[in-house]
Amino acid sequence: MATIDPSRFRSTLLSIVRYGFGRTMEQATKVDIFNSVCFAVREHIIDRKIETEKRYADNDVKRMHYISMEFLTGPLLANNLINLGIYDECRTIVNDIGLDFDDLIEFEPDPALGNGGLGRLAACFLDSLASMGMPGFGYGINYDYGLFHQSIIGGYQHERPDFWYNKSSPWLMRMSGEKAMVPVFGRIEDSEDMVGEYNPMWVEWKLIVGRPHDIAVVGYGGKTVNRLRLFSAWASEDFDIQIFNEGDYYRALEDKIRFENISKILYPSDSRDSGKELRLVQEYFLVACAVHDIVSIYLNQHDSFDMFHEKVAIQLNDTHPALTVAELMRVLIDLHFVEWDDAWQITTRTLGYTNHTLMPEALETWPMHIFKKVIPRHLQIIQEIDRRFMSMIKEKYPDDPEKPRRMSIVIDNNGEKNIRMAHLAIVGSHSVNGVAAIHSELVKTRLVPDFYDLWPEKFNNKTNGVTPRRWILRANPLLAQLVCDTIGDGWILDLGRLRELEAHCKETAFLERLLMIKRKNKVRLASIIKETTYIEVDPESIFDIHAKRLHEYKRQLLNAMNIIHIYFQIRDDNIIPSVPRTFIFGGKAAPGYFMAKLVIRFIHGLAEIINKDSKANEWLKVVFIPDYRVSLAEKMIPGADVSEQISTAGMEASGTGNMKFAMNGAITIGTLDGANIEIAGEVGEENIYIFGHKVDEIESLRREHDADRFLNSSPALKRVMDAVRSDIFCPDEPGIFKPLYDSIVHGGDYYCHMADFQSYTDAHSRLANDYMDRHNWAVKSLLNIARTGKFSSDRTIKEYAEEIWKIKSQI
Ligand code: GP0
Repeated sequence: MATIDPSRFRSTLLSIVRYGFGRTMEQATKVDIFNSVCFAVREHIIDRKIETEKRYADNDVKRMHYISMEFLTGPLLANNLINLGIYDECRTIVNDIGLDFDDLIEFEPDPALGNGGLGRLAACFLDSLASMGMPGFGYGINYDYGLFHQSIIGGYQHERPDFWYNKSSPWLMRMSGEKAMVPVFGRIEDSEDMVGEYNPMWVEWKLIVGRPHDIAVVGYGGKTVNRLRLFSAWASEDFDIQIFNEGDYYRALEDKIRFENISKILYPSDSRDSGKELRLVQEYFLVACAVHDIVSIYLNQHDSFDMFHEKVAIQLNDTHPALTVAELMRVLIDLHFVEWDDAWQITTRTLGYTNHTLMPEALETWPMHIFKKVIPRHLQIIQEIDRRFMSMIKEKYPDDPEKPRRMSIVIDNNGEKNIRMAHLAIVGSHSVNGVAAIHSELVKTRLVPDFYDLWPEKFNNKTNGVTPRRWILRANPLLAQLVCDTIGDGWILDLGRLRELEAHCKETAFLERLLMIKRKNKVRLASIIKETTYIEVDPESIFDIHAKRLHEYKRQLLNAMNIIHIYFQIRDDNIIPSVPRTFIFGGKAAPGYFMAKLVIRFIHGLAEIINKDSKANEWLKVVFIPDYRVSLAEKMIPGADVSEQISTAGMEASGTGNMKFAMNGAITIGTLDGANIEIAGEVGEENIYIFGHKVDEIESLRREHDADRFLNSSPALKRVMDAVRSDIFCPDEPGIFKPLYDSIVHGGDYYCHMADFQSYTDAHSRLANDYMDRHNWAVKSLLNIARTGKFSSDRTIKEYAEEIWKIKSQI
């Protein structure tokens, strides 16, 4: 592990403050100081980055490139210091200078270049790759505006822009001289023939310039530093000159602005297809920049494409970068004169595709006319891929005339032609994976059974994971210390070793220490709750946390229904609960998602009434912490006693929050969905609360849905639903919650709130009873920590590396 020379660090810091920011220490603002500390730390990182790159080049290693529209890194200073092994040293030095280190750490804004699970997974993967010394790199977009900030006004979500560009992150290094030129728009002069040979017919295109900005990815132990490369879009100067010379100054400026908008904002929808032209341009821009970069790195060391798939692997994070299929073909064919068949071999051997959802509304399809306008040459290539694919299908299944229609990339929807991005990604890749065992099965059997039938060998599972460096070491230093004191520090790079903790599950002193740590983390969380919501919560109560994006399928509303049920038991049935409970929520709703936003308003309605009701508020509190983000998750997760993972079975691909909570000792209440199933398998059924209908039951439930039958057979449910419809929780805004009631009672209850209500409330009462036995609860908590080592992203990445990418550790 590295060390730092205190006097050198100190003088570097002072000179950055002075010569970098033009201030003396006394004059310097907190921003100056923060940036300077980061710059001083960067020195250590860059030396290793250069060394790592040399090691890779000298060994001519195979590299993996992870293309993703989102990377949700979270704050980087603390993690970089931890991974470099200089956290404590640096803390001492900075404090000795008279600065407040802990305060600086908390000061760092979150780079919010992602929406949720998918973007955070990408960030965990980069940490694991670097920590295991593997040549794996990220490609993404350097959005000026990250995911919006959420504030709550009168119970409603309001969105404020996150102008992260303005914060000029000290971690972003603009790499001059390595720009990518990306052609876009224009038209095909003659589209009748010529596909498959050198084809110069794409004319009148314009050029976007992609400027790379690198964020160093420091591996644990500090040996390997990889990079995440983010591109910003600019208008090409050369091109402008042409229009300027034509004298049309304003049109030239408009074009410039239009192009620079491409990397302006992150689309704030999780699991929903926006269908906007600008989004397609963004996807294409990312793919074109990445392919340009990947091909140039390869060509630095090779002069033909013969070895390409042996030196390069590319992973597509969902279909957002599926255009890589067409772009790699275009670059090989049009720019490097590779024959179609060879180009196709190279492309499919290089690409792998990860599916993250089965939900129809998230599956990208693009109207063909947008393709034609934005990337006419790619459309031409995709049509040719489809033509060849279709003739193969017709030959293979002569007796099934429906196959071509079900499997084609281009589909005709009553006259309007659409491109199915998932089909493009599957046809163009040698590997297709889901993100949890059940999800990967459903991909094969429900999402694309025809493709599975055709290419069973392409399909595989890679259960998600999360990095223990951020989610234990950084987020829960007290727990990390206990673990290190007990079994040493081998677990940090080999999380399976947490099993060694099981040996201590009968030691009262050990369990006491575990409970004390949980309590401290709850106290820390309680003070954040106080600061952000002015609500006082009792750390002795059960902290029951539901934190994730707001979505109907994630069923925050089911949680709310149970809260109402408990509330009425106290208020009207005079049933005193066994233990006080605090229900804590966090999460953002997509700005255009009406129902999700209404659920936020509903939770606030509950909080408003319940927290003020003196008969109930000793036993029950409800809080919604605004602006859920990585840095807040780092404080919420370690403070949880109970983790809510209650999606409708079959709908949550995997979940990754579920893993973070469990490895921090929270007990899960969850459905048999996504990775919950595997968590249950690891921790054992006594250490998790499973409830609700299973995947195979959901379809018939929906078919036979009968709201009255549910309501008439359960007075408790009826009472809750009547309350949802009434104005109890919105006395000043009558009627606003009617849509929630209607979607459940009159709308077919697609997400099965009513069908799962009874088993959910039952599971909650069992859990509350069990919580009273503190010793037993501590054992459950310990076993959750000890048995969730499988969910390290190191394990996930090893599987990808061995089975898909064929890359190796270089340390
Ligand atoms: C899936 F399709 N996910 C999508 C999407 O557009 N955005 C997104 O974040 C999530 C899944 O919902 C997940 O189940 C999964 O674990 C994650 O992708 C990473 O695979 C929620 O955590």
